[in-house]
Amino acid sequence: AWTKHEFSGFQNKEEFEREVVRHVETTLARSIYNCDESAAYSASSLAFRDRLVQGWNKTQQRQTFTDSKRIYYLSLEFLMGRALDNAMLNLGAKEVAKEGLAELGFRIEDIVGQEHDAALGNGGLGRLAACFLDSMATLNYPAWGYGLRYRYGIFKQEIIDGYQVEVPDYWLDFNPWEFPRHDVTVDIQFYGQVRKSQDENGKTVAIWEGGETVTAVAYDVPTPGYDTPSTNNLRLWSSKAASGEFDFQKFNSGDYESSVADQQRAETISAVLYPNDNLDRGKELRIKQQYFWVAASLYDIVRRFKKSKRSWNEFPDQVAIQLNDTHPTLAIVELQRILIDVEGLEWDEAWNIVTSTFGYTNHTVLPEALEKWPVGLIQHLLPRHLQIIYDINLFFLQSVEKRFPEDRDILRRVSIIEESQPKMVRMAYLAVVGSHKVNGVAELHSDLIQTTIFKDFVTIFGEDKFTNVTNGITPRRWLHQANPRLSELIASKTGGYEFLKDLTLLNKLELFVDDKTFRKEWAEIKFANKVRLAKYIKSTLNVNVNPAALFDVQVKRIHEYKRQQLNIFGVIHRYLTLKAMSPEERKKQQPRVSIFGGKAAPGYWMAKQIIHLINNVGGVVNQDPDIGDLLKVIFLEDYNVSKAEMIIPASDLSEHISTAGTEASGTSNMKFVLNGGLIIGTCDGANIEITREIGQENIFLFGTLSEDVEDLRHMHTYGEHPIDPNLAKVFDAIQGGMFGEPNDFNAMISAVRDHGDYYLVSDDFQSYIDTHKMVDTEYQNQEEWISKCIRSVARMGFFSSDRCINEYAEGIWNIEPLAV
Ligand code: 26W
Repeated sequence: AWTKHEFSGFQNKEEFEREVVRHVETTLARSIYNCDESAAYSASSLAFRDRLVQGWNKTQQRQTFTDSKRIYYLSLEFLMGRALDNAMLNLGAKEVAKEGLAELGFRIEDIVGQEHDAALGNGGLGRLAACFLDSMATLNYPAWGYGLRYRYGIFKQEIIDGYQVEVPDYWLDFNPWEFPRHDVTVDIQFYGQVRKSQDENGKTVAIWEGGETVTAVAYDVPTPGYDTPSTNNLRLWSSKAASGEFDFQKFNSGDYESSVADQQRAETISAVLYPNDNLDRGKELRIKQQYFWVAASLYDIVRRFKKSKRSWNEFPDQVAIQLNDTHPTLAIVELQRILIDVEGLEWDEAWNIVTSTFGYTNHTVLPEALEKWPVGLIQHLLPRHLQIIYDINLFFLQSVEKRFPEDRDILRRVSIIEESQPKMVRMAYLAVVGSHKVNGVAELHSDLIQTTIFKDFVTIFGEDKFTNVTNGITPRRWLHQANPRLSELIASKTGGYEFLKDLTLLNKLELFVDDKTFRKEWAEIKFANKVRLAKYIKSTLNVNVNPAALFDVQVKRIHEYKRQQLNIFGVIHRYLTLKAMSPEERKKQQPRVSIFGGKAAPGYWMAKQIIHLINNVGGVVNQDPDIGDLLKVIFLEDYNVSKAEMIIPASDLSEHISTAGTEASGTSNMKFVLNGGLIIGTCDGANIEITREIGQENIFLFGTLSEDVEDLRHMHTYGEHPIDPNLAKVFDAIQGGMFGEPNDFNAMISAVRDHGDYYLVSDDFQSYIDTHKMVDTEYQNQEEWISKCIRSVARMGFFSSDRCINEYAEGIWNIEPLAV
C-alpha cells in the first residue's frame, strides 16, 4: 500500500523549503542568497518533480505488473499550459508551497508566473487532449498520451500597429517537466521501394527497403491525477538524424556543412507545430510529422504488448488506441503493415485486430479542414502504405458492392480514394473504415456527421458504430486552479473539495441561491477577478477599464466561422448608437468592456483583417470623450492557456456565436459558465446541451438554427438578400473612414455584401444586437443576474471531462480503472 505522503507533496513547509534550497544549491549550483524568482521557480519545480516521479514510477510499475488493458491517446496537439501550479494542486501541496515560498521571500503567484506555457497545440482540440490526460490520471485509468515534442509551439502573437505579428515560441530553454529517454529510440523509414519476395513457406511477402531513416527519441512527461497517486505518461517524440545517417565520411573529409545539413533536415520533422486550425494545407512536412509520430508510437505500443507473450488476437483486449481527429489515421495502416509484413499474420486476421483496436473522434465538419493527401505524395513517401490503403479500399468497396449491388454511385461516394485530378486519399473515410467506433464531440455535431459527411457509412456499417461523447473540461484546472476563491467558496457550501472529483455535487449550490452572505461573497469574488483583469489591461495596454462595467469576452482562435466579425460589427453598432444619444440618455446606458483575444493562422488573411479592425475600433472608441466608461474595446495580445486562466474567471458575459452547425462543440463555453459567467450564443455545438442543463432562462440564445442554414445560403446565392439595415450603417461608418483606412476592410465587408455571406452575419445581425440589449437590461438587475450565475454553476456537473472520459472508457475503450 502507498502512504499518502509517498505520492503527495510535502508534509510541511519546512520539508518543502529544504528541498527548494537543496535544488538551488546543488542542481542549479547557485547560492540561496542570490536566488531570484526564476531560480525559485526552477527549484520549486524540481522539488515537485521529485514527488511526481515517485507516483509516476509506481503507476508505471503497477501497470506493467498487472498487465491490464491500456488506452493510448494519439494527438498531434497537447495544449498543456503551465505544469507547476497544476502539480501543486493535484498533489494537494499548494498551501505548503505558498507558506514555504513566503518564508523564502516570494509570492507564489510570481513564482508560478515564471513558467513558460507548454503550448503544443492550436486551440480546442489540443486543450481537450490536455483535459483528458488530467481526467484519465484522476480516474486511475492506465493511459498513455503520444504526441510530438515540437521545438516551437504555437507562435507568440504580438500586436504591432494593430496587426498580428508572429514570433517563434522557443520554450525548451529550461523544461524540468520532461525526461529525455535517449535509450528509447525508434528508427523511422521514409521513401524507398517495395519488392515482392517469398518467405520460407513460399508465401509472397512485401519488403519495403531503401529510402532514408530518421530516429525518434522519446521524451516523457509525467501527468499527475488529482488526489491520487496515479501519474500517467505523456510520451513526446523528437526527431534526430539516425546514427548511420550522419555522414562521418563527409564530416572527416571536411564537408562539415553538408553533414550538418543532413542532421538539420532530420530535426526539422519535429521542429514546429503547424499553426493552422481547421484548415488543411497538405504540406509534405506535415504528413512526414504524422507518419514519424504514428510509426514511433505504434512501434512502442507493439513492443510493450509483445513483452507479455500473448497471442495476437488478444491485442484488442490489451490495447485501445484513440485517434484525436484524422491526424493519426496512418496508424491504422501502420498497424496493418506491422501485422502482415513483420508479424506474418493473414490479412483478415490482421484487419480484425486493427479495426477492434482503433476509435476515431471527429472534431470538425468544415470541408476545408478535412484532410486529404495526394496519392502521388503517399506513393513517394510511404510506398508500402499506399499499397495497403489500396487493399483496404478494395476489400471495403467489394463488401459495399455485395451489399448494395443496385447502387452504382455509392462506390464512388465512399471510396477512400477520391477519383479527382490528382487522386486523393480521404483520411476521414480511412479512419471510419479502420475503427470500431466513430464519435462526434457534442450531440448536434454527432448528429450532423451522421447525416452529412458520414451518411453513407452509417448505412453501410449501421448506427451502432457511430456515437456521441460530449466534450468536457477538467474542473481542477478550470475552476480550482483558475479561480481558487470561487473553488473555496463552493467547497464551503458543498462539503469540501469532493466536487472536484464529482462535479455533479455542484448541484448543492442551488440551496444557497438566496443566501445573502453567500451571494455577497460570490459577487465579491467575481469583482476581484475583474479588478485583476482590469489591472492587467492597464499594465499591458494602458487603457483604464472600469471593473464595474459589464465584461463581455470573446477569446478563441480567430476564424470567420466563429464570427468575431459579427461581434466587432455589433460593437460598432453600439458605438454609433451611443454617439447618436444625448448626454442624458447616455447616462442610462449599461457600461461595457468588449474584450477580444485569439490568434489568427499566419496565412489566414481575413482573420488578420478582423484583428486589425478590432484594434482600430479600440483606438477610436477608447479615446472618445463622449463615450468614457460606456464602451471600451480591448484586444488582449497572445491569448494562451495561462491567460485564459486569468480572463475566464473575470467574465460576465462570453460570446460563443459561431454560425449554427459549424462549431463542433466548443469547450470554453463550459469554462466560462463554470466560473460564474453567462453566455450569449447560437444554437450550436455544446451550447445546446449547456442550455438543456442550466435552463434556457440562464442563457442568451439568438440566431439562425442549423437546419435553416443551408436554405439561407441557397437564397444568398440564387435569390435576393438585402443586407440588414443596421449592419449597412456599420459598413457605411467603416467605409467612411471612421476606423482608419477603409480599403483595409473591403474584403470583410464584401464577404457579407457581395460574396454570399456564407457565415450568415447579416441574417443574424438584428437578433444579435437585440439579444445584447436584453443582456444590458438583465445586467442592471444584479440580484437576478447573480441568481442566474449561481444556478448555472450548480447545473454544470455534466461538463466535467471525468464524465466524458468515463463514457469513452465504457462505450469505446472497454477499459477499467486500475485500483490504487
Ligand atoms: C488539418 C488542419 C486541422 C488542424 C486542426 C484541422 C482541424 C483541426 C482541429 C480538429 C480543429 C479543432 O481544434 N477543432 C475543435 O475541437 C474542439 C474539441 O473537440 C471543439 O470543441 C471545437 O468546436 C472544434 O473547433
